[in-house]
Amino acid sequence: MEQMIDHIKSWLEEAGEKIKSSQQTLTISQKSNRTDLVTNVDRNIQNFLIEKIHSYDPEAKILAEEEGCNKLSDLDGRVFIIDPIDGTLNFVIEGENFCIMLAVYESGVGKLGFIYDVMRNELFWGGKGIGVYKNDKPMPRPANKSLSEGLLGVNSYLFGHNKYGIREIAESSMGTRMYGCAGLELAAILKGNHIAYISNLSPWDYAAGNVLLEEFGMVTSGLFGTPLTFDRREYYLAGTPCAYAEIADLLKKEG
Ligand code: 2AM
Ligand code: CA
Ligand code: CA
Ligand code: CA
Repeated sequence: MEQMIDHIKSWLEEAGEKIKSSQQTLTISQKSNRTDLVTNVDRNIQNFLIEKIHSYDPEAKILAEEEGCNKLSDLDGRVFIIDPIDGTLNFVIEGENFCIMLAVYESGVGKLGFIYDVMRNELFWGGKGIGVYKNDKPMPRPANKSLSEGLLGVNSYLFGHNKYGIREIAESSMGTRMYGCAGLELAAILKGNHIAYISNLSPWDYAAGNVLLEEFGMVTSGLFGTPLTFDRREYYLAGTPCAYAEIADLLKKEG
């Protein structure tokens, strides 16, 4: 395991360098709509990581956001799950507040997770039974704060359309935050900065964060307590045990 962790860290470092040196030469295209973007850098980083994984473990399966690898029939065996750039819109417009995410699952069980905030040089990583780290330092387990004691991360569409009564839930918190980057929202829970995150996510958006959150005793699931499927985009809830239970109670079923 230790050897694999070292390999993954070196791939991520190299990928981060590639991103930093390619921000001047972006080719941007639309996917499903004008705010759903992909760039040449997303594709290049995905291809770079896939090549590294294949030469390290030719047997491993790969699930990754951009074209070519975004479907798997099952999670049997070792599966690497990649989001080459999480927060592409932030990457294009802000040049920051994005991350690279990579997770390792063994037959559906999350083993390792990596969330790399490239521009801040912060790598959140760890895994089942090994703890959670920010760069070289072990992170303390976040306190089990309630909804009224902390900040709530939300997806802007869900909040804007008041889906599932999310605005009333937000009003019970200390305040609402929308980072536009699922990885950094989940890292905010790991740091104890946010108490929960409500969103609509694909497997590569939550795979890495989930491993780290679970290691810290945080709770994650589909919006109404269903297990995450890892095979489609779905509503998502993660939080401290206390905030998770309160939010689950307050969510309105009818959307
Ligand atoms: P992405 O940048 O990798 O696509 C904010 O929109 C967050 O939701 C980002 O982490 C974004 O990841 C994710 N997201 C997932 N599916 C999305 C979609 N269809 N359109 C926009 N954002 C999406
Ligand atoms: Ca995307
Ligand atoms: Ca993403
Ligand atoms: Ca992405």
